[in-house]
Amino acid sequence: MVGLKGRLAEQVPGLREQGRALGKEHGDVVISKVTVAQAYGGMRGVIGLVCDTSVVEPDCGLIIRGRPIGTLAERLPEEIFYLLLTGELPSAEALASVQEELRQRAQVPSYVWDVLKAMPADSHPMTMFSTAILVMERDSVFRRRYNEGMGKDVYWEAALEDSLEMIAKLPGVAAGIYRMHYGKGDPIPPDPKLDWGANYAYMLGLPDPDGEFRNLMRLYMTLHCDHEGGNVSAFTCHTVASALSNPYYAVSAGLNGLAGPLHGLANQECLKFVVELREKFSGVPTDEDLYKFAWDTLKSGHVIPGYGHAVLRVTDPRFTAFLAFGARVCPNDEVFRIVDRIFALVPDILRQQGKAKDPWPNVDAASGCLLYHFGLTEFDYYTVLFGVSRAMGMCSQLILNRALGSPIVRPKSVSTDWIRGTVSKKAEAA
Ligand code: AMX
Repeated sequence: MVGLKGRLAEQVPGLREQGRALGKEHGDVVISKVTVAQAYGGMRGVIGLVCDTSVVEPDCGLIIRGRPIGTLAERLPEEIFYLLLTGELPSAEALASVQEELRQRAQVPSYVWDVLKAMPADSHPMTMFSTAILVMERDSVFRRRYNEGMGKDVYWEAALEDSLEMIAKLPGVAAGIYRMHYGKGDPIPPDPKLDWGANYAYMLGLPDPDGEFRNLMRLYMTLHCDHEGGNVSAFTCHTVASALSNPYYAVSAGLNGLAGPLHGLANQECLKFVVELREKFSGVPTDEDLYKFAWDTLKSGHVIPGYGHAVLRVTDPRFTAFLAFGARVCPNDEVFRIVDRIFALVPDILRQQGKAKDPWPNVDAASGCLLYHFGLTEFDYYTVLFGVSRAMGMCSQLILNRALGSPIVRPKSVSTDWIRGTVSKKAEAA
């Protein structure tokens, strides 16, 4: 079977059997322990989730189904969606089939525009984006079929149906929000001749004489698609969907997490830093000025945005892919040149300072400058772009979890008194 659904239908029985057998034969094997510090510290490092779509390795970065993201930078986002779900890159025929599925479902319902127009003009673009997804929940196949008594073994099929509908429409919804919110005119309908990422660029309506903005959007959508299962948006989506709330509810919830400054908003902070540098030095600063500015930033207790990572200990390969794109397309752009010079100097400075465990750039250090180069200068909007891409990862994880029959998420919480009591009992016993 060539189509995505057909390929998944072939794989699902084996996946289920594998999960069931591991649980049955090795269910008692301890894979993690939890300390008091972790209970108070965001459960950092606690292993308690299974996510097969991707992993993040300290020395290599994002790996999608065994393939380092750097090796996938030339791939279309639709190929990545297929890969996330099935573990395989699609054949030309399978890719055409996914693209056709998305094309047929791309029309945004008119009620979405009615709702967005009725929102206060100063609503944040992420609020508009999440709301648009939530109102489309009225069309959920998962909800309808669940109410009709759908069997557990086909939950994944209904989740796939909703996910395809949603992912197909997200570029149109997101581009319409951009045009509406920043007074750029009416939403532009999709061009059926274009692929998913290129269509997003087209519907934003920014000038693109040589097609490089389309290439950037394809790259952006590919690089931000997934980041294993424990990050705020993925984990939120997983938790909400585990209650059998349908994909619209779950992805909208995940995006509300992505909207936070500690998660998806970091990219706009990075670009702000670079643009401020350009203003202060009326262009590209000399290395000497930049060196001093970076040290002044650190000495005043601030971080260098775009550098450091909770997991990575090398240059983020997604940063490398964006930097290569910029070097090819806009090497003389001032903002890009500043990003390039920061990369040349800041890792050494952070090493000298000796605090950051990872002195290398993360993905956010370079993505904004490229958007800025193409005239997408509205920082508030950047997290929406991130969200369109990340919806592919959230949906893939959700579909696989329904296929595996994952139960409702319900970790145990304890009170501070319980922790106090446990700590003193251990101290007495020692
Ligand atoms: N500049 C200056 N100091 C930094 C730093 C940076 N870029 N990155 C880390 N440090 C400091 C920390 O503030 C911390 O200082 P403290 O001991 O005084 O509190 C110390 O180094 C140790 O931190 P860490 O263990 O290396 O990092 P972390 O896992 O706690 O945090 C991160 C990771 C990304 C939040 C942090 O590196 C940071 O704040 N970077 C700058 C902001 C940024 O780029 N955010 C985007 C992250 C990418 C993403 O997930 N979207």
